[in-house]
Amino acid sequence: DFSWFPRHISELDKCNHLMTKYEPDLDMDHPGFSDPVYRERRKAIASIAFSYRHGETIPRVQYQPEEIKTWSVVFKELDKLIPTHACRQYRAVWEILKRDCNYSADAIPQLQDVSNFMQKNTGFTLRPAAGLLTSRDFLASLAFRVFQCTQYVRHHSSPHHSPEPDVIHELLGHAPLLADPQFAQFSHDLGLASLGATDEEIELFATMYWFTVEFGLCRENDGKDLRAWGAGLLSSYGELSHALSSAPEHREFEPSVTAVQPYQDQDYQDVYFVAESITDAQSKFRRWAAATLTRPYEVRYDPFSCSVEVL
Ligand code: H2B
Ligand code: FE
Repeated sequence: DFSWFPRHISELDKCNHLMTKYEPDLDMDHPGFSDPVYRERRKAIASIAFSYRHGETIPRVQYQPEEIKTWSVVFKELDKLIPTHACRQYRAVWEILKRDCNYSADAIPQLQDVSNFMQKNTGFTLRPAAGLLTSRDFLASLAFRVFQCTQYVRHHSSPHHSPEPDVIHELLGHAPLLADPQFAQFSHDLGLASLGATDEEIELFATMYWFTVEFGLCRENDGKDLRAWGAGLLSSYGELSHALSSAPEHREFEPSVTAVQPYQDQDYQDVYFVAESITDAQSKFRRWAAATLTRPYEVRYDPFSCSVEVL
């Protein structure tokens, strides 16, 4: 039913529906499928998300040595690539996170601390999510400047890749740019556009999200350099190098084309979309959404009451 959508930030408590895809209990290809200890640990951490209510402090997780080791491997590899592969905005926040927010190879940052940091910069906050949410629920939260964030760690047998979002993907891929005002605005616009959208429109927005927020590239230095701004790249050292190499195809970001490009989530992408800049992607998206959306009303976010007004 797409006529219902959350009007107040507290109604995000109802937007926690999981996609039944890539869970270690259900997917035989998941690296944790045959590891009952891992599956128990996943369940324990997911239960935090299921019982979380808006306004509460996000409970801290005492991460285990093996989980910290997995984080550490990814952190060190990415820290080497960021100066040459990440976009300017990411690089700037990365330094601040390391200096002021306990980002290091030695410990997995706690969601509440990262949420506080983001909130100071852009108003975005985190709330714990139990796993991969439906596109509708996930996008709706962005309309309230809330990012639904997983808290468990990927299986230790594959530090370089996770078939589903995990805390490493969220904190290394997404969190830095959510503290950037332009990127935050783009995410907020995507969220607002999704409210009350039809299922077909949600598919377009999910594809848009995939090729921008997850796998987007942009140009820097007067177009001479390609850089990554997508979180799927900035949390995967293997795909980050692949994306900027000459192996895949690089196409200009154009919302009407990007929104219908088929994609798969099992392997590195063969196509990436390149925007002039994050700001350029945001303004192109906004124009396209206004021209494409069929809903007979407009929505506006009121930050004082944390609610969406329907006009
Ligand atoms: N759920 C969670 N927990 N994290 C995500 O990054 C995510 C999601 N991405 N659900 C969504 C789907 C994205 O792939 C689009 C909007 O479908
Ligand atoms: Fe993601």
